Amino acid sequence: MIDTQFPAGFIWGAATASYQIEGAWDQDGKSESIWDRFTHMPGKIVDGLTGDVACDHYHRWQDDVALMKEIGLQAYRFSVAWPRILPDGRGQINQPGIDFYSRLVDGLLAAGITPFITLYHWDLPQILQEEGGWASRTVSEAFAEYTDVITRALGDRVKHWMTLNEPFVSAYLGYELGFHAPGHTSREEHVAASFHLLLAHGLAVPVIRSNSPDAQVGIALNLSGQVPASSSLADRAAAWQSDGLNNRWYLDPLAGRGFPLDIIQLYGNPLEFIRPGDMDTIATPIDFLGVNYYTRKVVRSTIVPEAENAPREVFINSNLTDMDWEVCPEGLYNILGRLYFDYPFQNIYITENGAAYPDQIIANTRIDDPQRLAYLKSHFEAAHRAIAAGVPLRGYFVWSFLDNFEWAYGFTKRFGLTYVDYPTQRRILKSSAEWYRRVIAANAVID
Ligand code: IFM
Repeated sequence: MIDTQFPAGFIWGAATASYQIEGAWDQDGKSESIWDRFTHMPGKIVDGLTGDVACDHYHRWQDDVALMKEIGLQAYRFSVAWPRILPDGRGQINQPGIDFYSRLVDGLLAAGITPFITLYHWDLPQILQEEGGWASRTVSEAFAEYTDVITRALGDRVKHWMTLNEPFVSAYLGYELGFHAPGHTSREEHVAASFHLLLAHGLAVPVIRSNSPDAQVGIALNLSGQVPASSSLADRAAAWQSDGLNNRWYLDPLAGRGFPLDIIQLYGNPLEFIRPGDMDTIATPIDFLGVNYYTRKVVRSTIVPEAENAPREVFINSNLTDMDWEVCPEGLYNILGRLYFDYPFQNIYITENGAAYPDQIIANTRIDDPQRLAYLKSHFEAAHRAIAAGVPLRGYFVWSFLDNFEWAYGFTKRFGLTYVDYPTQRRILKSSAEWYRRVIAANAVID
């Protein structure tokens, strides 16, 4: 039998994000976010739905904390909605917004669950979009102000903070592809946004530290291996470029190496928005790196014609989730190993990992989700192997605690350990959650 005991003190948790679960989109002084604006535009979300109500967690958080306790979660990663705290993006504080998160933190602590807070998981106050959103430097400065307000309020009790979730997705899908809010389609805005997000992160780190003594501060990046489809030079070059766009563009500046030169050249952008000292600000040392991992990407050159390229050697396997993402636990092992060998991060958390499947209620009482269980099991095992190889992995957050609003896919994709019946808001723990409870209790991967 393989020993899959995790180190003592390893933290098992689950994650969510404000817009995906809270609802109450216009209540208690909250202002409109870019996602409120985007989802209210016709044709942007596949099922035409919005996050106006979502999982109604804003009103049901006490029951949700009780469910977390039932699963045995040791930690809960959630995000704060900036427009609840500073409806104008800066300036006037909205006390009811702070009170909501303060009560949630107290409820979690009373339940013995450690809160891990993400400050920005994509719901920018719409009013800041009017001044250019993340393409504008003023928004990075406003983020530092928002960070100050919320960490002053919660920093006495919350000791684990992430500045941003997946800045790549915010910048690329939001400003270049237009799939996410604010729905823009400009390469130039994308590149500027990526920089201002990183700058916002760097400006926020010391603010968190000064308001939350002994806090651990990090950032959550979506990272995945970019694997060449063959060993041809063209495929290897294409994979390296894809790695630069997705991974190195964020990892390298955070590690103090500046933006990767090959990608600067590819963008052909003079990066004139960078001011002296900014890259040092971005490289302010952090306490941990958060890794959001779901799948790998197999990359084929688009430059060399197919007939002239070497035959494909790497194929995606046919085991796909409901997102059509290949199930590839080896990719998690590989990315963790690479971070360990190539980068200086002393502590790593998996801040998101999980899978969407089309769950069905059985006899109106239970949900059997063996595919999700198998997905999680194989990835926990990969994480265990990475730890055995020396990777300083400290904890694991399953995405997600609840089924929720999956951005442009609306409510059509279910990632939760907990099933949500949206019309009634009834919650049902899936069989994967029951299994996860036993994993947490054993601190080991079990059958
Ligand atoms: O639901 C998202 C989450 O908000 C960010 N990371 C990926 C998840 C699944 O797509």
